[in-house]
Amino acid sequence: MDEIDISKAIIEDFIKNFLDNLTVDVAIIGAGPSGLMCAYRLAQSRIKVAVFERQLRAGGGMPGGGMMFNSIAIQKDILGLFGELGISVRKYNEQIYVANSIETISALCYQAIKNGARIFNLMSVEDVVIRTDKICGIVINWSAVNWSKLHVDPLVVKAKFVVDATGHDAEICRIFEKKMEKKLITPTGSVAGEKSMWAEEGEKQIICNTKEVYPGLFVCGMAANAVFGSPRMGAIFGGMFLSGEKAADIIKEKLISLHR
Ligand code: 48F
Repeated sequence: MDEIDISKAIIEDFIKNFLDNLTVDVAIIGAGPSGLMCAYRLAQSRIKVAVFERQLRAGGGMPGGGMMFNSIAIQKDILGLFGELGISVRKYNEQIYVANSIETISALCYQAIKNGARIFNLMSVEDVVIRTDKICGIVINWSAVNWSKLHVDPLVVKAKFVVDATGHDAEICRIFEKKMEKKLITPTGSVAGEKSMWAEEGEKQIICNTKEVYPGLFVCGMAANAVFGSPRMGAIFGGMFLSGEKAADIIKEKLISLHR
């Protein structure tokens, strides 16, 4: 076995996939539970979707569970989805069920990839691509470049739709707002910032906050609550899954109307 063949196999396989994903239907920023759920549902509908994740591992805030107790709480109404993903759940009381956070994120990752989504880890999204009235892609670089503050110019991925699933910081919406001085489709026209913890309210509002906030740019997961100024909710995760699913549903509709 030649070491050069091992190296070439890795490089060629990666480059092929990377080139193939320079143009996608949907680019999702952030491989947390909401971004992965969105990717899974889109991929199930044969939509070309790629997820870009800054960290070494996918999962966002999920592997850490609540304060590093690696269990998560979920609500009864997403038991069907957990069944579909093959994740074991245990009943805690009438309202709350629990699952292992590692099992949950592993299942979601696996299903997203098996259905055709591509996940690029260790890549940071540092900007969006803009045309007169629409966002139409993302600007990417190796996370290591950003972390080491090297001056290296980025590359671009074109997408019909971009999803900000970056969690509490709503990083992409903030970058866009700051750089372009454009108004987002929110009550204030800007990113309101997340509010203090109120689990029930946060879980309710996240669904309605999941929407297009600028032509071509969607928010889901904690980024949606951050953009619209809704509360955080801690280690209960039902809303993250439902928000990712809703973002996928809206984008599917948009793609259908584009092709009409
Ligand atoms: O934070 P994260 O898990 O977001 P989420 O899907 O889920 C929130 C929950 O984990 C939890 C919660 C539950 O009630 O409140 O916090 O909304 O995942 C966001 C991912 O985005 C990545 C980040 O590393 C994380 O894995 N990310 C953030 N900014 C960028 C990014 C960026 N600019 N480029 C690439 N990835």
